[in-house]
Amino acid sequence: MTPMGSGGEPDIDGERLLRRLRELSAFGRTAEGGITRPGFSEAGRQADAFLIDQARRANLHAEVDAAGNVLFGRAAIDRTRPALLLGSHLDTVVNGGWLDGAYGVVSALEVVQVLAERHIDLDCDVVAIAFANEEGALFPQAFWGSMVAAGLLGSLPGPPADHEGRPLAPALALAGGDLDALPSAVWPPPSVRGYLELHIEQGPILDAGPERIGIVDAITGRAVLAVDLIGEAAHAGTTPLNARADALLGAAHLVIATRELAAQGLCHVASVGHLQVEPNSANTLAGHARLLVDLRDADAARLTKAEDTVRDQAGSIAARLGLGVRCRRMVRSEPAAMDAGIRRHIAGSAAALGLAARVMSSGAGHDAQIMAGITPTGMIFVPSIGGVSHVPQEDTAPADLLAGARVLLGATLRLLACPDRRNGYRP
Ligand code: HGY
Ligand code: MN
Ligand code: MN
Repeated sequence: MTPMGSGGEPDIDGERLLRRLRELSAFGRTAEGGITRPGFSEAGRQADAFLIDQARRANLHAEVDAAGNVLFGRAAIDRTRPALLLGSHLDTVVNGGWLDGAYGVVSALEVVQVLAERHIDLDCDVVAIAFANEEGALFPQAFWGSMVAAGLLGSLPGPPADHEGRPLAPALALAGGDLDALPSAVWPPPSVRGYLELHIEQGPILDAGPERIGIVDAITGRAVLAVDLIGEAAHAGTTPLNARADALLGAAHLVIATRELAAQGLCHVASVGHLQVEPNSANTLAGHARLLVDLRDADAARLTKAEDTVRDQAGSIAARLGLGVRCRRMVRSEPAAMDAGIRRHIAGSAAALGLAARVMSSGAGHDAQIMAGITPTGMIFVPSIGGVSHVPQEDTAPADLLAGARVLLGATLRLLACPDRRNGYRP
């Protein structure tokens, strides 16, 4: 392999990277200036089509796998060949920001393109991936695309459907996927030499310090429970307090109990950000409430304990208020350590660019924690201005966006040149 190719040190095209990011942010743009681009939505398909077109114009290959993941490479994807994977996601939360996920995908494509343009000779394919439905904003199966890629087909919550109960299969087909062919989207672990993900930090740490680059050592675990409370819809004016089965009242108790779980130190953070109420009418008691309870902890056993506690509390609140209850796990991603050898190569890449870096852990979830189950994995962070994310104000200074992409390119070249990669990237 000739990692340098011809014409000196390879570099990203910063203007191209920022232009693509800006253009991508038009898909799903909201009146508030945010992005609503859930996985398997029309805006999601437009974003996929935009990047596929960009790649093909650059004489790169782009294809959609059965899970709806978009893959970019120099040639048709061959999962029997060794490959280094770079990626993130293009889907967003409701009214989220323009960089969460998109930054990592556009940067991964940039790296693949630079390697191709510079005719850098590779003995290992480099594939950029836009993983489908990382957020789970519409179809609540978060990490969908990376779970399929990592072969976790048996762990996908099923049957996959959106919040209204509409099945995933037709939406997936519109995106170019095929629910019946998911095994074809699995990457055989022996082919995968590693996975790298570049992402905005989404928190306040880098923004507050001198370092421009974060080297992730570990990613928190996450569990999401869908809790259905079933009461009885009834007239708000005539139904006596002692004759009510008010599902929304039960939901209110569970929201507070969830926060208490974290406040009492049982898990790192615990939140309810999603509530559906039926019939959602001012003068009718709620007959049904659905909450999504989001739990995070760096320790898998504590996360499991927190899940059990939420189930117990939902049960006792329901019993007290005369409600039915059903709890279903929608997401479970394990805490994941990043590969020590890859971390060293990221650090080397940052140092060679004269960028100060710090080691830090991630409180947000990422496809990287799924991929870490099958291959050595590393993550690079850049600062989020004000530490905010999942809101329209999410932003990062252009210089930091370019710096992160350069670190990704440098780390990729270092991994490609690393003689140890068949046995992992030794520190
Ligand atoms: O929710 C998360 O941690 C991530 O943004 N998917
Ligand atoms: Mn996110
Ligand atoms: Mn993300």
